[in-house]
Amino acid sequence: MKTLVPIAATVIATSLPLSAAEINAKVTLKGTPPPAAVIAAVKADANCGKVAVGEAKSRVYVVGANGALANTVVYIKKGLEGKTFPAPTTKPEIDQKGCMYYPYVAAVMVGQKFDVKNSDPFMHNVNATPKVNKGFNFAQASQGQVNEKMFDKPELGVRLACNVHPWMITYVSVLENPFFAVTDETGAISIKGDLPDGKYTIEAFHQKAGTQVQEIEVRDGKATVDFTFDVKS
Ligand SMILES: [Cu+2]
Repeated sequence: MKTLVPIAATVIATSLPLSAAEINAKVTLKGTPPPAAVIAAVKADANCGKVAVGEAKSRVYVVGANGALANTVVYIKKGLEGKTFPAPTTKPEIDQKGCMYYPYVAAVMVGQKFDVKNSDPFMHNVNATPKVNKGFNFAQASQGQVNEKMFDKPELGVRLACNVHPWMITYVSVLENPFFAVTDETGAISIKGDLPDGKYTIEAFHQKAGTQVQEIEVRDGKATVDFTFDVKS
């Protein structure tokens, strides 16, 4: 009977779930970015002009209150070596509406499926030009058409663009693990999941401002990190 206790204890120990952790990050842009340029071609285009949503503007820097920087991908870059994670079953959507892509920046995990949709009543084509992944280029001729896509290798900022309307661009980052988020105009993200306490390298990636890394330590399931980018012209 003596051995039963340690065996049972071992079984329990190895089947314990990883700790639920939360990493909070805030991304800020220091300095004043150039004002967003109006994309006059949207209104000028015979098709796009009829369906334009407000005034189309460039989204190189989208900044909220106090320099909060949107469209920044924040993710765990190191500290999870040797671990594998299933791709999330949620399916993000990239929509083409009023001859603009929404969102401007998306993030998916390796192997995670995402939808590309055409909400406009005329043709767009979707030309992905990754450097590591396999590209694709297809036309979406009709309103409501949806094509499911997936990338199978990590890669930041894969460019998807429409060749019919050259201002139409969106960027998809493909991450190795599910611990990532994209900032909105609050500049704040929260990455939640089963992460053991320990040290991690967190990277923030902005298409124009570049990348920054920070070393963090998750303690008692919590860590906080701030990133500040300079305006790059
Ligand atoms: Cu188009």
